[in-house]
Amino acid sequence: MSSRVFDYIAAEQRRQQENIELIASENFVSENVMKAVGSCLTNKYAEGYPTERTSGNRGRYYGGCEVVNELEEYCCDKWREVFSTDYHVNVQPHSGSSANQAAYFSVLKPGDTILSMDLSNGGHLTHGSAVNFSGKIFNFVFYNVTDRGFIDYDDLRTKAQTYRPQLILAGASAYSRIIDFAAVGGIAKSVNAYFMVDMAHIAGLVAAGAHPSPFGIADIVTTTTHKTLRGTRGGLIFCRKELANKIDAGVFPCCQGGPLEHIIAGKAVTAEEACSPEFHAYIRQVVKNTKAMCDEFIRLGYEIVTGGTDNHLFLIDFTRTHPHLSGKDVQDALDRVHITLNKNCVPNETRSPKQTSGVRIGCAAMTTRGWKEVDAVACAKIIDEIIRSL
Ligand code: DSN
Repeated sequence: MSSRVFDYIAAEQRRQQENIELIASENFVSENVMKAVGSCLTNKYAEGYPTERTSGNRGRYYGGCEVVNELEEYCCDKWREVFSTDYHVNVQPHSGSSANQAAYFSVLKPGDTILSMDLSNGGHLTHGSAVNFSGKIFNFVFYNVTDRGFIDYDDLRTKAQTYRPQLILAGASAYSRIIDFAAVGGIAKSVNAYFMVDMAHIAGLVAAGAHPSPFGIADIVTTTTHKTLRGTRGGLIFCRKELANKIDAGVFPCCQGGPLEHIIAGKAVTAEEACSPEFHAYIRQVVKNTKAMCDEFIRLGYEIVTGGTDNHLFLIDFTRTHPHLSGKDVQDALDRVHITLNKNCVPNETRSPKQTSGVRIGCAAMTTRGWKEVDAVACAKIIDEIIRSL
């Protein structure tokens, strides 16, 4: 049967094949992930949890769940293997946003205080933005970054002591440096706050040992599965075993209804792939490519937030070097030559989030396509040429 939708899919496939993809949160999944998420599991309702779970929230509200029960248990086991952890894991969150929402509701009440990193300094929408559910329901206070864009751990400690938050959140969507989970965890402990890590961007690096792990330090760890983990679009929540019942109830029935079992199948395939030596080698190449590209921009005279990168992304700040250019100007000019990235706020941003003074660049997707350092450097030179023509 024909459908207009397949024309759109073919057009998007062409766009993805013909563009250089530098959006730091995107990647290209395997055929097996595609097969799993396009499978008959999409037909199944399965509100609840497999009966064998360690948590108290047992049982499904529908019959016919014997296969999806096994699948979901298998998915949980594989994710524990990916991160070498014995934490409880909930694989049902539909997205990173849903995972964060459920995590907050599991251990907090509306109005409770959360200390996090502001969106404009590299945090995420769900880390307390006023236009997001998080900022509307909870009382967020924010720690600063230094003038060079590094997390200001002294400010974090001072704010923790001043505001006595119920939860401290570490994690970011536009931060290019190692996050010191041990330091933040220590501060959280000193003020008796829950410590939550949203590792969505760096989860692939954590899995491959290219970034320190939050497991064993954080009480709750959330992530998406589609960024550096290179899997299906979706979310996960890990937690210390004693929080398992709260977290499971926070996902279902508090924030979600039926889980997406086809997506859980895709997450299980993603986890199988993330355990492999090939994936670990891939992540090592992502980090090398990103550093090579970032170094080339520095050589060409660009200003990079924090002066470099330790992970899969970096931010170019045009404020001083190209004051006439906004991030949007650069994003639009690169779109015209099939290079895709996103405009991004920079620390102490003076423009609106729709314009911004910077762009964010990530190498996870192009490394999947086979990029080595030489390709990343060549691309930086092309982007520089285009920027110089504006
Ligand atoms: N909006 C995503 C990003 O691009 O970082 C995170 O959810």
